[in-house]
Amino acid sequence: MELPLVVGLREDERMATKNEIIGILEEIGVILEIKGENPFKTRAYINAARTLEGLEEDLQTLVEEERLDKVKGIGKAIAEKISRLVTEGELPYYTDLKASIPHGLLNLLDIPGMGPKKIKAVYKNLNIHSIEELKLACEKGKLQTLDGFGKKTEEKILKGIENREAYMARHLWWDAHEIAEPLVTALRELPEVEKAEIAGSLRRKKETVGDLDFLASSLSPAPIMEWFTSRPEVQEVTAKGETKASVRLTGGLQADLRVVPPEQYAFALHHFTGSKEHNVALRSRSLQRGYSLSEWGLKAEKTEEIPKDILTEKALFDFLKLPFIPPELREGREELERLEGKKTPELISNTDLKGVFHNHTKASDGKSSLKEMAHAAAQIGWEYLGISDHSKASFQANGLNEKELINQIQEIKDYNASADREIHLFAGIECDILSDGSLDLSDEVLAECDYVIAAVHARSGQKGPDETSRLIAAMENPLVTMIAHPTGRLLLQREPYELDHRKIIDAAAANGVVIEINSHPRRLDMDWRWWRYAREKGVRASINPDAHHTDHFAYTLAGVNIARKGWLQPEEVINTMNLKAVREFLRKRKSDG
Ligand code: DGT
Ligand code: CA
Ligand code: CA
Repeated sequence: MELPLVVGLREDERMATKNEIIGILEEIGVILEIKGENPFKTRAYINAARTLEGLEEDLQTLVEEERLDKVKGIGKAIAEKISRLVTEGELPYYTDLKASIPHGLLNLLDIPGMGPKKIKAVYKNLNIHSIEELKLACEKGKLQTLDGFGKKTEEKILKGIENREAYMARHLWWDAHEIAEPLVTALRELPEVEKAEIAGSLRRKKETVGDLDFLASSLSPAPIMEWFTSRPEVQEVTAKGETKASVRLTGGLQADLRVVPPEQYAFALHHFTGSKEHNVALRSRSLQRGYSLSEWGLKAEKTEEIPKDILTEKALFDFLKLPFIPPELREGREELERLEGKKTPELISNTDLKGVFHNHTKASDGKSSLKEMAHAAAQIGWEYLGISDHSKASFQANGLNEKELINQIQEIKDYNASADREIHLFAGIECDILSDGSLDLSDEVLAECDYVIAAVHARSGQKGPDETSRLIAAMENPLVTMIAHPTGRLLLQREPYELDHRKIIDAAAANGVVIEINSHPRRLDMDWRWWRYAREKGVRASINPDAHHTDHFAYTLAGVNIARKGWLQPEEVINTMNLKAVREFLRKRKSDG
């Protein structure tokens, strides 16, 4: 399924309008249900929304030609409302309806387990209008007294509220990066600034960040503080001192800036890059050597001597007899011990990639055609591109059946043989793993592909085998090249499936299956914390953008960040291989099983 686009990537404008209308119809349905209206009326709006989602014809055209009420699933009254939204962009019926229920009530829909019926029940019986009130009621055990709510439901709702609070406090790395990058660039251009850097979790490339930490070196901080606190994107200045300021930016992200004199810069940069756990470890190493380390500098415990000439982080690590430790590895997971006496590891970088495997086209739920994808990938300089549309079980994503896949494979062969070919295309499929662990398409058809990505898209439910067994069953099929986004998590949105990562990694090692690093900024799955074990077992990664549009190839950057956090080196990532080597790799996997 395609995920909502992240900040900065444009959707087609008319699509957005249609999506907005779908959202409004759904909302009307929900409000009517909360108000206890006739269920048929409620259903009609929900059905109309579903119909619009699956509409093949252009909505604008249907409205202009007054044919909307002829579409099955859309009645006359609703067709009129949709037309009004298309032509005028507003609908008084909807505005009035929305005003007829307490503001904030619809926010309750964001809590897992809270549908229209339950919202109606808490509103009518407990007069609950907001998430805050709902939380309080759960804590006091009031919900379990209502009909249709048990103790379990109450616990689940409370957990959902707590998760949401935690989610809102953090931001995707990608979104934060897009905001921070232009700010640090502008900061560096100020005449008073000698050096400037983004520190904190953003520099460590954590999958989510709490706030932004900027650091600058300068001898005249005042104009820098002034500049920072008066940016147009600053909503509120929460603190402003001579060398420190904190602001809240549009979108809710907080940002701190510190300005330090040049001789402190390396220490401050290291300190504010963190992590806290890494800092604690480095400080203790420093103490063992007789020096106390802080954000201000190094000082000899006994002699009060201050070591000179530490102007870079590298010099600081040198002084402590360590190789330079890249920020991505500074997570307090024994990086000092692991790098003692060694060189800085050569972590993978985005320019090492020679192609990517997990990509969709218009044949399933992608927004770009096969040729557009091929052209964009060639422009990046890649040598190959794998096409892997969804399989038929993902009907909501318009997945391919056997025949459609065979046709696409032929289309790819024709492309590769054609004179205007710009890149080598590999024919693949993102094949659903069904609830019993079997694959959605027959082995006979899968064998026609150059590679197969096996993916879980729906939980197995109570009856089937657990998620771990399903994935392992799929990996035991010799036609499976790699597994996609193993936990199905959506950062800050949906918790991961409960997986036994160790078993999954062991099975990948035993079967020679590659594990994807899904680079969609909301997935970043498999998680970087598991790559240490996977590397020990010799499991290789494929960094895949999960692109549904040519713009999404850019996501590989986020995937590379995660690979770096997992200590991965280029040779451990299959898509750093050149065309010849990777073709051989895929062929061998297919024939050896
Ligand atoms: P975040 O913002 O929650 O995503 O994570 P960070 O790591 O950016 O944390 P933040 O913004 O609170 O602080 C930035 C860095 O400053 C942090 O990574 C390490 C350093 N730091 C902050 N507070 C402490 C502390 O109490 N002890 C030590 N050793 N370092 C700290
Ligand atoms: Ca931070
Ligand atoms: Ca901070």
